[in-house]
Amino acid sequence: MRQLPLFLAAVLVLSASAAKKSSKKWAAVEATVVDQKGNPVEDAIVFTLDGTSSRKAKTIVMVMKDMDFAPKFVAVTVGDSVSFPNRDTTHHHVYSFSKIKKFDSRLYKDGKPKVVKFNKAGLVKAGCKIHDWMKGTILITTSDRRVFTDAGGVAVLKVARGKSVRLGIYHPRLRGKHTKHEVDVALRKGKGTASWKLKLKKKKKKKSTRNKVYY
Ligand SMILES: [Cu+2]
Repeated sequence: MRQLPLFLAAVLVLSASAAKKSSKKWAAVEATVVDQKGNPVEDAIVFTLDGTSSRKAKTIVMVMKDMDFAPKFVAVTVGDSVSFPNRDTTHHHVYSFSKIKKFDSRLYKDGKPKVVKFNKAGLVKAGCKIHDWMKGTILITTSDRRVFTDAGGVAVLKVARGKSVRLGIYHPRLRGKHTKHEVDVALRKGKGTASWKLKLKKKKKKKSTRNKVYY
């Protein structure tokens, strides 16, 4: 029993050095996002353009429900797939003409959903050929290093430690190409800051789909 304190001390020293090692590996970038009026922007997604993912690929679900995609926006990593189960009682036909990934499900209702694997980073817009207003967006990034801004328009992103890091940003209501907003952020002593002023479209009021006939 006398040896226990010594053992504990050894564990503490080991865990402290492990923490030191991991802080040497990572840097934190504080990102601040405002709109054209200077108001904080919530739910902007900030991501690193450097690095790759070594984790197992996942399948993320974007359902088609109540005549729309839910959620309307998902962020995935290169190698991941998105599944589009149809939870409506009508047929849907999910497709995309995006350069990053073109796909076409043909009409389906029940049974096996369309599953699309994404092998390139970028932005993919999906739609339904029957119901024009159905619009889903998939952002594919090279690694899992991405984070959403909070209500104050702030996000802290953990990135690989180095002299600088290249970051991208996206928001579902962003005007123009999101790739125009890529920036190189200098890192010093494991820290960096980035700020964006984005032009956003106005929030849309949700269209009622009740009392309509679909085919
Ligand atoms: Cu549809």
